[in-house]
Amino acid sequence: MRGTDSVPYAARWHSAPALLTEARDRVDALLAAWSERIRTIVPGRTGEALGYALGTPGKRVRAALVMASYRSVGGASPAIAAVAAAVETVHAYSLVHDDLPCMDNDDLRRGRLTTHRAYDVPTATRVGFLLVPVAGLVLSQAARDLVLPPATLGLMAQELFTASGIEGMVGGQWLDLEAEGRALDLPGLVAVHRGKTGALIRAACRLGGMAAEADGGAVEALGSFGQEIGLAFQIADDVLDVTATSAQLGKTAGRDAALEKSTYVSLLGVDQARTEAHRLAAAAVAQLEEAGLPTDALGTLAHYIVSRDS
Ligand code: GRG
Repeated sequence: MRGTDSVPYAARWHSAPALLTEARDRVDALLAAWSERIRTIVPGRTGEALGYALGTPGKRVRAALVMASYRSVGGASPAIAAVAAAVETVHAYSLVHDDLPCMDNDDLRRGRLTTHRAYDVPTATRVGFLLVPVAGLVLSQAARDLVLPPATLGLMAQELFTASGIEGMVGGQWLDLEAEGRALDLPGLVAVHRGKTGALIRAACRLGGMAAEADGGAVEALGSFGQEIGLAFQIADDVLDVTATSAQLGKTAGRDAALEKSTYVSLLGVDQARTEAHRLAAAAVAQLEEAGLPTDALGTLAHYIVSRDS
């Protein structure tokens, strides 16, 4: 175990809002500092738009998962927030590109205009691409702050960018775009959801374990937890798309139906989709129990993920 905090984190945070608020405060501060630094290099409107994209107020669920996973295996350094910031940087890029006219073509994100609507499409496209290497820089600074060996940083970079790439987020999004306007069966939909949303969430959990230099079994268990909860997250998102308002979501509600996307709701209906999300959350927590890992904070987040209203 590495770390400098004298009070164990696990004893301090018990509720989802507390876990999310702590993650948000720490990650937002780090991303604001990175944003300032990058804006001295990236001139004008693109630099400004990058600050806009990185500064939008997300729920920081992935960040909270990194931090809770890290603590669940004994990690105790506050510097873990920098690993969480790296994951949130990848997530921020994916949202900017997801909203572009060539993808989901949306106007609203996190309660504000999407980056291409606040600026323009070429600027938002550049911002998304610029954020990918920034995520690598944030991660490598995190490894230095955590005093991790270079080999661990190498494995963590592999984890983050494999999950972000063709075997994960990009691959899932690609399948998702190709499937617009035609009906997927359940296995097809699971592949989309596990890729576009689940892969980064699974990586967030594994990265927390890797940053604490946990043994392979614990990292695997965190990955299994992340895999189940990652799918559950997207099912909850499918449900919210039909049950919540745009004001609640901070993004346009009803977008899946407008784009004729297959979702858990279109395949199973709202009630069965909700039931499946809760089943997966319980299965996720069971993975931790089986491995003898604590379930307090991660269990709290799992419950939040499937019962949230935004
Ligand atoms: C080149 C094909 C290709 C893809 C590029 C754009 C992209 C990669 C992937 C899109 C991935 C994506 C945006 C998936 C949806 C994930 C999701 C449910 C996002 C919403 O997450 P929340 O609710 O958002 O955590 P906040 O705003 O709270 O952070």
